[in-house]
Amino acid sequence: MITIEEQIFTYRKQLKSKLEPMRYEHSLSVSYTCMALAMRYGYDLKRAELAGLLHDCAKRYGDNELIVKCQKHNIVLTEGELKAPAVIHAKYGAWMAEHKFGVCDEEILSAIRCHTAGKPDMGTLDKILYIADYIEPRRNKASNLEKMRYLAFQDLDQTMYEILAGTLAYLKRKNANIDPMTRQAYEYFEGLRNL
Ligand code: DGI
Ligand code: FE
Ligand code: FE
Repeated sequence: MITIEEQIFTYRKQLKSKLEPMRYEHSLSVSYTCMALAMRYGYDLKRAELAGLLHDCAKRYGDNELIVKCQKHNIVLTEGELKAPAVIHAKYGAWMAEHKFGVCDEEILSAIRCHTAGKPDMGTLDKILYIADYIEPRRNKASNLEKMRYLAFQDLDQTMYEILAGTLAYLKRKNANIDPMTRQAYEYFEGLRNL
């Protein structure tokens, strides 16, 4: 049985040879950001690191390729996912993490699976990865990054709400198809604010 550290070093080498250089840098950056959030919220550092490292492992495939691969492996895609294929690399990435890399930690697989659309009632690692993907130090596009980087270390649920609100607004501005899961995730975290 190999240790989680050995897994991390092996996967790093594999990802470096398979991903585009900037995507690999992003993956490392997300893995370190996941660890920083795990320190703050008392989550296992190694599991957080592994989730961050692998989260975009399916990003090297194009939308059509991902759809074909999901069909081949009997991974059911929802109508919403087919209309918003940007989210599919998360579901297929979780499948790859399990079947190609050999990860069997269900919390890690879940975090990878929901890292793009989010979902209602996310667990701690789900939220850590979703937020780390958004705030990692190499990101520079979103206008609210500074605020989210601060808020991420204050309150995970509030940060989820703010990032999802911003993402929905961005997708509407772009006239992009929205996966209903993204909206359900938003409504869930909006509901928590009114408790
Ligand atoms: O893979 P990354 O680029 O690191 O980040 P990600 O997995 O969060 O994917 C980011 C893209 O996914 C971003 O441009 C927003 C988009 N996205 C998230 N939810 C939806 C969505 N795109 C569509 N079309 N519909 C969604 O519901
Ligand atoms: Fe992603
Ligand atoms: Fe990412």
